[in-house]
Amino acid sequence: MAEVHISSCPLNCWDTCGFKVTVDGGKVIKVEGDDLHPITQGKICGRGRMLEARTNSKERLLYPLKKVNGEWTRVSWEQALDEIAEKMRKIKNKYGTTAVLHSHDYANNGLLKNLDRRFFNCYGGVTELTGSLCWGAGIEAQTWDFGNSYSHAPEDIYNSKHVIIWGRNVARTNMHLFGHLQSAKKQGIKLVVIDPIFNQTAQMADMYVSVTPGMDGFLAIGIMKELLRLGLEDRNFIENYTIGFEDVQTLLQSITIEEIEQLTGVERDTITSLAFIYGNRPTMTYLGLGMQRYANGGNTIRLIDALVAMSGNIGIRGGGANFGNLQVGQSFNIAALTLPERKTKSRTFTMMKQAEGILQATDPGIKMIIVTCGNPLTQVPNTNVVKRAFQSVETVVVLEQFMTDTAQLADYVLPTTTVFEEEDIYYSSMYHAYVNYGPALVQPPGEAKPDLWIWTQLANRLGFGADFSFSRDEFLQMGLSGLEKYGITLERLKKEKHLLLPVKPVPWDDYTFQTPSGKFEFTSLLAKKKGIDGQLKMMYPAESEAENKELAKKYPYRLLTIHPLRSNHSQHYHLIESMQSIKIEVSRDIAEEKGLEDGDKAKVFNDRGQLVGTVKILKKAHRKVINIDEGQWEKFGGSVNVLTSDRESDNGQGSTLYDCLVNIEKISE
Ligand SMILES: Nc1nc2c(c(=O)[nH]1)N[C@H]1C(S)=C(S)[C@@H](COP(=O)(O)OP(=O)(O)OC[C@H]3O[C@@H](n4cnc5c(=O)[nH]c(N)nc54)[C@H](O)[C@@H]3O)O[C@H]1N2
Ligand SMILES: Nc1nc2c(c(=O)[nH]1)N[C@H]1C(S)=C(S)[C@@H](COP(=O)(O)OP(=O)(O)OC[C@H]3O[C@@H](n4cnc5c(=O)[nH]c(N)nc54)[C@H](O)[C@@H]3O)O[C@H]1N2
Ligand code: SF4
Ligand SMILES: [Mo]
Repeated sequence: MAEVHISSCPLNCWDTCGFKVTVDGGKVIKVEGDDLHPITQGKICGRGRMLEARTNSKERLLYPLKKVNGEWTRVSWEQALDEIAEKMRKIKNKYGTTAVLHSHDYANNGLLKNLDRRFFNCYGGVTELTGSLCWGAGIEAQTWDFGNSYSHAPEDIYNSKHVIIWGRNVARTNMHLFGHLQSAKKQGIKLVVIDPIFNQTAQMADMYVSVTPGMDGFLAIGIMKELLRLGLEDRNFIENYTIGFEDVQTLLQSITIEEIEQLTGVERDTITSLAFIYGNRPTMTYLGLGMQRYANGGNTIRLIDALVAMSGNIGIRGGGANFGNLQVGQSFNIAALTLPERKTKSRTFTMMKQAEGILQATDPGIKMIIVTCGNPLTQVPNTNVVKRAFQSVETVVVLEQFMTDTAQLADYVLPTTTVFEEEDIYYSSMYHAYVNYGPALVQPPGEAKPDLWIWTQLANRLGFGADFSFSRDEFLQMGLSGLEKYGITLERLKKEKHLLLPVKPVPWDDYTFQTPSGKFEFTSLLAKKKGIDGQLKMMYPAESEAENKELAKKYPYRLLTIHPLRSNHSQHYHLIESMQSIKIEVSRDIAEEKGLEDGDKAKVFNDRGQLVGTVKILKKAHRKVINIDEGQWEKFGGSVNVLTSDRESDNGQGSTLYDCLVNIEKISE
């Protein structure tokens, strides 16, 4: 008899959908949207639906594996855990705990996935990664400006007159916002899309603005200049609730609109129209993450924040500079789960420079890497160096569901469960504020075990088993502690399946900001405290004509590496045959310059690496743009990160994944 259960999507995504999962004969047979989920309303994307295929895949890792003389050998859990624990004990005694590196990302939004940090803290503190491949620069930027990164509730969109989608690939990455955009349009709300690629969201916009990649900050400067010229700024907000406006004025005076037209590729009339739109409040801005993956990414987000603030669109219904929504994650008691106070030693590498960190570490060098919820060989920039780094380490342990490129390089691979095989609760600090319950619905295949079971087993062997002698419910309650006063309990969550967290639907509506001055800071005091000049600037991408003429001559095209439609990063490629090759999307202008046609084989290259794939000409895109979707596996052509740089963004230890110059040549067959 088939049964239907309510669950949640665990994937790292804006939407955190509610699921309706059909289980029959101990197997998940179908994943659909939960009609009763306030955000999902019955709709989910293919990535979510395919979690059924991921769970039932014949390629699942079923047993612990150990590499012996270059060959994978099945070993028992006893042996794998004993050997790993023994190595960890020896490393601790001989080199200290920071000789172990914990390499991770956020592939699973489960609250209990934070317990990996509890394990490493109780072990004594390992080398940890700081910063973020994903959104580091923008989060830091908003922290400087507002004191935090908060978004408006999804339904607040209907209070706006105009919605600006600025560098977010909504149709592909944030499907429920896309649904709202469609409805908002029907209600007469005007939609603007600013993006170098004319994507599916752009197709339904009232106004599409193509911008030179990495130059959005200049566009914001142009709009601010026009706002002031037209007298459309919000004087009351500027005078009473901000600091540093005089610095902005000085900045705006130092560049002409003509120069801005040149730099951004956006015409003056368009800039003026955008000024009118921002001045005609409320205007809601959704910022994407692609735009801040540049060396000037933090400054770009700050300039857009400044525009939103100057035009009086902060703290009002239907407004906002919506980037992250950290108030969601901040609702939970993460410290109770991770026990940071148990750490006695610490060392950090940045996410971006983990490979360099591994290769250069001394006192102690890195003796072991443990990877959880991440696939650095595919997802971290400059793959060739990442590979060299991981290969240089004596013992690499990867907790995985599949034999990924990272797992291939490991010495031990430990098979883990999927979302339907373990109980957890799920949330994302990106968009809406619901937390979803996800029960264990089926038995894991083979000997796959939850990450938490693995930490517990290792902790027992390493002498801190007491820190893990709690049930899943107890751990979940720890993470929820503090929320009881809002009526949010595990019991209720189990019963009701999703609950709204106590967050502000219209952040900053009291005009009290979390900055040192309590005001919106055009010039950041927090940055100054960190020894950084907190003023807004004119900054260019690192790999650009302006910053590196020589490089721009050798590699004249801008490579974007956006998120794939049907895969969440690297997680679905192996399950979808039509995705298992490299597609090189090029602008028409590049196709003409290089004599390329649809279906041609071509090579994209720079000093870091090269990638071969099949050309597809983009209908409409900035003339210098090439795109190769991220996440591809080595066996299907390889990760685009062989081309990207491990340079860090201007703040927040963010990535510069889209700040990448390349050239392209046709390959004759
Ligand atoms: N289908 C799918 N959805 C996903 C994911 C996935 O892997 N697949 N991943 C999830 C995760 S972890 C994240 S972080 C989010 C990311 O969500 P998004 O921010 O929407 O995704 P990105 O692919 O980074 O790129 C967004 C857009 O930025 C544009 N862009 C690039 N450079 C610039 C620029 O300089 N200026 C402007 N204005 N635009 C620019 C790109 O053309 C693209 O349209 O998506 C989430 N959702
Ligand atoms: N060139 C380029 N590179 C990028 C990006 C880009 O736009 N362009 N985007 C960046 C962004 S925004 C992000 S967020 C990162 C994402 O980078 P990652 O999080 O590393 O990428 P994923 O492919 O989502 O997942 C990594 C692995 O985690 C495993 N996994 C899933 N659930 C679990 C679990 O419960 N336990 C364990 N142990 N493992 C699990 C999956 O099987 C998968 O192999 O990539 C970044 N890299
Ligand atoms: S990947 Fe995102 S949009 Fe798709 S089902 Fe999961 S949460 Fe929803
Ligand atoms: Mo991300």
